[in-house]
Amino acid sequence: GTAQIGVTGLAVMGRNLARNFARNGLTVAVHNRSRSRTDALVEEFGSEGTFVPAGSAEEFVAALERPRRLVIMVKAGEPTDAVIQEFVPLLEPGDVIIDGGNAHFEDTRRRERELRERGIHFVGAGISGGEEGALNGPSIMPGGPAESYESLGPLLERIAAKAPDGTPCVSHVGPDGAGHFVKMVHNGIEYADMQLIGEAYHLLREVAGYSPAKIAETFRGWNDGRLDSYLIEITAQVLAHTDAETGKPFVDVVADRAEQKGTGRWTVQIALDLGVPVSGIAEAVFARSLSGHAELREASRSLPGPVAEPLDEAAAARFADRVEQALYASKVVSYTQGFHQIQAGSEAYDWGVDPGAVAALWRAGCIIRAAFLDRIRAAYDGRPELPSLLADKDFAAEIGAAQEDWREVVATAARQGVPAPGFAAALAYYDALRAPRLPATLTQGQRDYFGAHTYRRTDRDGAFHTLWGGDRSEVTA
Ligand code: NBP
Repeated sequence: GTAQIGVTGLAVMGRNLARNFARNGLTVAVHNRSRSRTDALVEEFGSEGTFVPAGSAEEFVAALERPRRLVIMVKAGEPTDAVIQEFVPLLEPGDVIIDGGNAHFEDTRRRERELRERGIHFVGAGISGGEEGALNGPSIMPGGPAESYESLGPLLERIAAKAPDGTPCVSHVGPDGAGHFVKMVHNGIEYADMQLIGEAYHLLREVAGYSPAKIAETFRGWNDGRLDSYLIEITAQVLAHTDAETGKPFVDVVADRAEQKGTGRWTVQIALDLGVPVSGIAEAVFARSLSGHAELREASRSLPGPVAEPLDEAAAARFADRVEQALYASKVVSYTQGFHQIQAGSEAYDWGVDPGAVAALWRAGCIIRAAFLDRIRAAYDGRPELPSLLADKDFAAEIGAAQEDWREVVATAARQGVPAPGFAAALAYYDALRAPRLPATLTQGQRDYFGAHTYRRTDRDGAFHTLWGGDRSEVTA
């Protein structure tokens, strides 16, 4: 075969990824379960580069140069296993299968283990950036055996997004499921970012009394500062958009029920298993599900709330500035939590993930791309053992400067009855980490009382139990 890479699964993501490879000068074998997608790709975009269309799995494999590198871009879950089963008998030791779908990292671990026994390199690669990214440059998070990256890396570097400094947004994340794990946390952080932006919008609307157009302008202003990011940029565009049919702001005609495909939920489920507090991501997932409970919301509409206190123009502008501070501080917290999860996953599965390198991967191509990620990278580059992003002195100083406004925004939201679970959870996390003493002391007392679960003391080593039902003397457990 002559094709340097193959793509099987030519729905929107696979088709665009194949075109991206071809546009970058690679010969690309293309295949899809139903032949029509393969033909349509070659017919519509054949002139963009060199495609080798294959009608069967055998033809596809035969079209690839050795060691074969084939990208699977089909629906995650069973379809991915079905495609692997179909191809494995046709492959040889040393060949590389890349799964670019949104696989659960535990599935990736299993597939990697099974294929390793046959000498086939299985690379679970998180790919972010949606269809536009797939075509023009995604952020790519490949896991799998480090050895596979030697032949694969140079090809991926050609099609990956380029960070502002020109570096391709792809690097080997770690063994087996590391790439899909990091992609999962990326999506969780994306949920949190979107929720925080939504809360900022809601507060500007309800408390400052701003119109969607005015909020769009406010976001455009923020996008010139430290919040500079893809999500803030598109938020301004969505808010500025007018519905053609009614002439109303677009956001006023869209049903307020947020949907989700599940990667945010996965992030939270795995965080619970790892014991990592990702409250910002959890609140974002819960906020989406709450929005979808139409009956519950309908039944609660007449619950009492505070009387709105409208702000005058100057006070509204001051409040908007405060919201920017609250949004930034909460964003720092949600990245702190997300990176904590990456570090915890890396330790639990022995992946050796470099958090600074992950931040670098997200600088371009993906949904959470932002100027801010360069700062995170710098924080970890200076101190790879940094226990938490909040321990970085620059971030700590910025939050210190933001905290008064942040608290004021959370207090105002509570007073005015506007839900801001993301801002509030982020602030609670920050204050809990700062606290010299936490009420966990009381929790331990309660646990010891009802379940003899024992406790530790501040002044001596060992586990202790108080005889709560007896004379309340203390015994060593
Ligand atoms: P879909 O997730 O809609 O999957 C459609 C593709 O899967 C078609 O090529 C279809 O073949 C193939 N397929 C199915 Br379904 N079952 C199959 C089976 N049993 N055997 C062989 N092929 C099968 O495509 P997509 O939206 O392009 O997404 C592809 C992957 O990328 C997914 O894992 C998705 O989660 C991920 N994704 C990522 C992003 C992102 O931003 N990173 C965005 C969107 C999707 P057919 O044509 O014969 O039906």
